[in-house]
Amino acid sequence: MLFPEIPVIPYRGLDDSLSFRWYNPDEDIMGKPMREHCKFALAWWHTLCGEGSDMFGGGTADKSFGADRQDVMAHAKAKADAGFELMEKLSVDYFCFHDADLIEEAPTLAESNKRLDEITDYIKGKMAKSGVKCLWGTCNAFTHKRFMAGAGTSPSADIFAYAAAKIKKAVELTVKLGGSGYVFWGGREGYETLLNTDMKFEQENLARLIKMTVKYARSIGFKGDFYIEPKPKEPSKHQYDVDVATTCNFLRAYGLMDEVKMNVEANHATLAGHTFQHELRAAADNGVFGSIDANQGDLLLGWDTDQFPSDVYSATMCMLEVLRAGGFTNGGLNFDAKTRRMSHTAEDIVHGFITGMDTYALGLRKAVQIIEDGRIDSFAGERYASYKSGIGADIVSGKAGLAELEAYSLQREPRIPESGRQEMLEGIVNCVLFEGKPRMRRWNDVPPPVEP
Ligand code: XLS
Ligand code: NI
Ligand code: NI
Repeated sequence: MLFPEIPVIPYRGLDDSLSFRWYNPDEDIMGKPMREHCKFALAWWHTLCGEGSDMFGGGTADKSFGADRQDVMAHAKAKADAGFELMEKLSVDYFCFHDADLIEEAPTLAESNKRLDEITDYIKGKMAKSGVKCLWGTCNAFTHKRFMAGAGTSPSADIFAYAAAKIKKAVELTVKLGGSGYVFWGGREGYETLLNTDMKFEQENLARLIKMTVKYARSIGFKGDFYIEPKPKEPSKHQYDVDVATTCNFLRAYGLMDEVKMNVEANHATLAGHTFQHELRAAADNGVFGSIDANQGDLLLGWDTDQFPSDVYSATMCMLEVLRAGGFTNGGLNFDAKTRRMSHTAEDIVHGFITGMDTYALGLRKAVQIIEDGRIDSFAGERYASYKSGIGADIVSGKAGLAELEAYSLQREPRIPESGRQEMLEGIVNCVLFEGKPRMRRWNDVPPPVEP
């Protein structure tokens, strides 16, 4: 045991101990246990590799987990031991990984692949014992200097080929570990200046690489989902997959819409100038809602801070979108999140997960209450009632064109639209969030009798 001081984390409701306050994995919510609504995942890179270094200083956390770092395999196994111990103690049922997170790259591709075979044998054994599953795998095609100008969008065909070889292996590992998803995050698939960039050709190449991957993965029996994870900037100034809408346009342009869904990350959404909820809605509306990287940014900072989520409002809006989209199928909530540099102990990791999981559990509970309350959904629905009959129905059915609409409008001055009642709706959300159950009366309702 690597963390004897960390107990199995129970659900205890409001309690000061190391426990969940809102996440009760087997509690039934709308006919499904919470763990199936949430499908929480640990991100190998942040939890087991990231040591808190930044541009101005080295790591503050030690992730050697008692192993001798010179012994690459022993260290990789210690990381896996740590990960499985944490997942089991925290009731986290899934993990996500990049090839490079599992074990340090070797000097050659062949040796790296051998190392990956060995460490995934080990991980597979631990999965069988614990019941922990793989949510998705991916390939790190951005850290090494060979990928400085991109992978699929590199101007060098050799680098494209090398990225393809690495992706092939990452897909094989994902299949080997039974992953239900494979993610493309365009690490450096973007550009710094158009003075040296053929944007169209680079995007065509990116599409080529994705098509090759889909074809190969299906040929070796991958049945899960592919996801692109949009992000607007960082590390490239301009990333091609800016946001969900841009990425859908890319997928449509290259005939990939039926093959690839979205992995929406909260922090990437806000970097793109959207709310997290907007990105989730855009994905669902386009039929490509897939999976989620659950974290949060700092709105005062312009980069991907990858914080453990604590914003219940945003998590509630997220879970509302998830419920409306019918819940997760192959996807889940991956904590693409790291503790702050000053939170450098194992206990801090546990607090990060507890707060993150509780935030989403509470968000789920509140989203259900908002749906059951019904006022938000019915208000939004009724707002469009004028399209149900008359001229509105003719617009929707295509019966009315500009000439008919002109004739109609010459007969009558339109009324101004009904109030959007944003402030009232925000008040309803606050009532559900902070009072547990809705207590609002309409302003002109008869007041309740005063209790003696
Ligand atoms: C980085 C991304 C990355 C992906 C996986 O910003 O979020 O962590 O999730 O490559
Ligand atoms: Ni991510
Ligand atoms: Ni990110």
